[in-house]
Amino acid sequence: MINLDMARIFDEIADIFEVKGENPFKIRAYRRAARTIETLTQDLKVIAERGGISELKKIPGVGDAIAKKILEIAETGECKKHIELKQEVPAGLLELLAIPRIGPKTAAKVHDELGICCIADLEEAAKLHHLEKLPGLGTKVEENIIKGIAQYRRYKGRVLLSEALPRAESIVTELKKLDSVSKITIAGSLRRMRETIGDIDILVVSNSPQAVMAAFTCLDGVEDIVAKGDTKSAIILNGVDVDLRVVAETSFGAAAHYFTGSKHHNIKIRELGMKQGLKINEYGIFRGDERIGGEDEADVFESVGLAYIPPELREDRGEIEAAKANRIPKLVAANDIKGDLHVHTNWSDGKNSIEEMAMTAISSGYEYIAVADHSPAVGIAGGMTAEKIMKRQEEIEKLNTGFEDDGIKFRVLSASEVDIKSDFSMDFPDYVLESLDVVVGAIHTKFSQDRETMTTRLVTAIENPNVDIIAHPTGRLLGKRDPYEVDMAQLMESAKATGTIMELNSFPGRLDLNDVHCKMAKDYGVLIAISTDAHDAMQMRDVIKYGVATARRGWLEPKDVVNTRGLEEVMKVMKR
Ligand code: DGT
Ligand code: CA
Ligand code: CA
Repeated sequence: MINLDMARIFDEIADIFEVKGENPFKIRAYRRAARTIETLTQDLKVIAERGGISELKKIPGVGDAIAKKILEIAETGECKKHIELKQEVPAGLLELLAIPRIGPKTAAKVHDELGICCIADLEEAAKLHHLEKLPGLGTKVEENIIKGIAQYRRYKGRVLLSEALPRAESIVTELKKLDSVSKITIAGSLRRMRETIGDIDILVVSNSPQAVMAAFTCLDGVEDIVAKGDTKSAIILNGVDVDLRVVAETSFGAAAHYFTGSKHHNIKIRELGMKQGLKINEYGIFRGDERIGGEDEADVFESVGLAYIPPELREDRGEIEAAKANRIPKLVAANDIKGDLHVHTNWSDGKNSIEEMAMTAISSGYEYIAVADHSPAVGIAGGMTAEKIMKRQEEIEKLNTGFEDDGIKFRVLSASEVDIKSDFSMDFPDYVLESLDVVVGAIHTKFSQDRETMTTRLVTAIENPNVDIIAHPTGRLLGKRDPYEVDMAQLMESAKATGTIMELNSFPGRLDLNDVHCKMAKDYGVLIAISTDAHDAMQMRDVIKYGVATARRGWLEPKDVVNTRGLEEVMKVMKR
């Protein structure tokens, strides 16, 4: 039982309460606990065993009732209340709630009236137009349900950051062309750079809202107009939901803050305001009826005596306390990055030659790249043999000599992404590992080993005096493969003890380590390498921003990230 499983149980309890129309405060308490638990870096089971109820209640959002349930789950592996509740509603009914635009009321209605209790039934009923006849539903709702089901199937309701960001940027570019648009910003989870995005939120200031809404709903790629009004419209653009709001100039900062969220961050800020007799909402900052600010976002933080908080930190994970103490970290930025310690070339499964990768890196202002072609075990990825590494070495040396002769401050580092095998051994003998500048260890097989075995497997690699970096340490593929089970605290402890670096893989479908684990690494004093794992030069150039964004969400500063250092400093932290 890991934290994530506990969070799922509490989410499900909240779902069932929603379908049953229970007290909203109760529902919110379970949701809040689930959100807290899933981002907690300590193991709940350990906290429960060590400190019992009183220790659990120190976790924000965990009250008496939830603490008792956590203890029960830690001890027995299940929660009686959860099991009882599950028997009260058909399992498929809960599944319906995952569909965009289906709320608990609609779910309960289609179930009670038509006996629908799974997505397939719902789809069939919608296609046979049985839903439009239900009181309060109608044709439009029925159409939306059909589209919602399609979207759910395609995207499970969320899209990757890398899909949402370019779409949002191009919408912003288009709307900026309108004379009437004087201000525009991306808001929501996208501005916070979450790894997946539910919907894109955009805010504009305009003296002609109708013109903005007309342009917005006619954008290329609009599949559906969900709502169209003067202050708010919503569309589906190439399968992604987009909300657009027009706000008054005087409210722009307050609205930007409110709609950037996160919700939990907002709630805390609003509470701080209330303590000082202020009302803070999306329209502005008010003392009584008097508006005292709201045109700039900075007004919101100033009004409650806080330092400015960058959007990536607004998750109620301690940023408000840090801002109060004036200890907001100076977050790492894209232009701090001086090199890439994990790229592939055509010596294994990459598309470009070493030289091509190097030239692109140089044009990005980098001082080094580590070409980390695969070891033999990863056969499908064209793994190298020891012999091939020697040949590659010749090419690397020739290139490096060339750079030196031309006075270019750049070096290609000889590296390999070496498989950490299921028997805990590395996929190259020591003498090969010793010959490399950088060794990146990674797991590619047998993801299903149990937690203890997986932890030992990784710790063995971390403790290997030839392994410098652990690549994509949890192995997850967003929306496709869950992270393997591993004791992250133990990994961090041994990484700290051995000076091993943890990778933040910038690939948008990986982002591994995630934001929470990056913060954990920082707290342990473990260095992070923001690497791209690029298989061609364009990727190397384009995906680093997603890694940097995740690092910022993980509170990382340049000093926490090894590849913000120049070549010499980097080589000092490699083990040999
Ligand atoms: P998403 O779209 O699921 O990836 O996540 P967000 O954070 O973009 O959420 P969204 O689109 O539902 O709402 C945008 C922002 O609006 C959200 O981050 C905070 C704010 N907001 C929405 N609903 C509430 C609310 O009930 N209370 C407060 N305080 N803020 C809210
Ligand atoms: Ca959103
Ligand atoms: Ca939204």
